[in-house]
Amino acid sequence: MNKISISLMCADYKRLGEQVEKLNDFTDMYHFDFMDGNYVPNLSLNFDMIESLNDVMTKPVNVHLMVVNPEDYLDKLIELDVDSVSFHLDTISNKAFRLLKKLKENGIEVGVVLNPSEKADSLEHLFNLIDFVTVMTVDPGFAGQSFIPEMLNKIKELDEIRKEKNLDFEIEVDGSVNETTIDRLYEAGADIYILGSSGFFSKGETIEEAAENANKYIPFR
Ligand code: S6P
Ligand code: MG
Repeated sequence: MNKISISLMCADYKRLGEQVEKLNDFTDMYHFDFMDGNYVPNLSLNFDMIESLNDVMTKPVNVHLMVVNPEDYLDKLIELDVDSVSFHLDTISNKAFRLLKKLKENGIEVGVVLNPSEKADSLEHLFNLIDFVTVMTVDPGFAGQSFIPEMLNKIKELDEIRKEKNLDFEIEVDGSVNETTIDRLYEAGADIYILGSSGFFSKGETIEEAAENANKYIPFR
């Protein structure tokens, strides 16, 4: 099923709760970018924000860990009862099975994120365990970057792999998903579309207006 996930890193922080109340009607999921200032040179959302918004959000919460030591975050994410966690492949190479199984045992879905330089087949050993793969269509770390068109082939390859192997992991795309890129991503086989500044928050003065304009270009809405 195709889904929209709103990147709250791109929301207006002074009106976060109010915006989320309205986003509940539009989005299928919430995307929380966590950064440690080390894996990427930026900081973004955090545990306290999820805790404050947990009562307001009526849709599943996904956390995208752009951090050097993802294992340090898991106990708190389990306590916060998030729905899914996305790990960067290069941060879990020596502990992937341990970390992914810990979350699965706690009822949390798991995904692996591929940076632009990482290939689809580098996930071969994990395909049976993961619920989704996130293809970064920009370098991780910042909103507002340019789409990398070479990533379309990676999405197609992942789609072919899952058909060939009869697997059911979902393919998510993160980075510059908007009216100029979404049709190509959709044709390539993506399922979950993370909308941030270019695809949602710049589309209107209010959440209602942005939602109305975004719905006009999303091919499955
Ligand atoms: C980037 C982060 C993304 C951004 C999203 C922003 O490191 O993982 O989730 O929040 O890409 O959207 P846009 O339209 O500004 O690229
Ligand atoms: Mg992200």
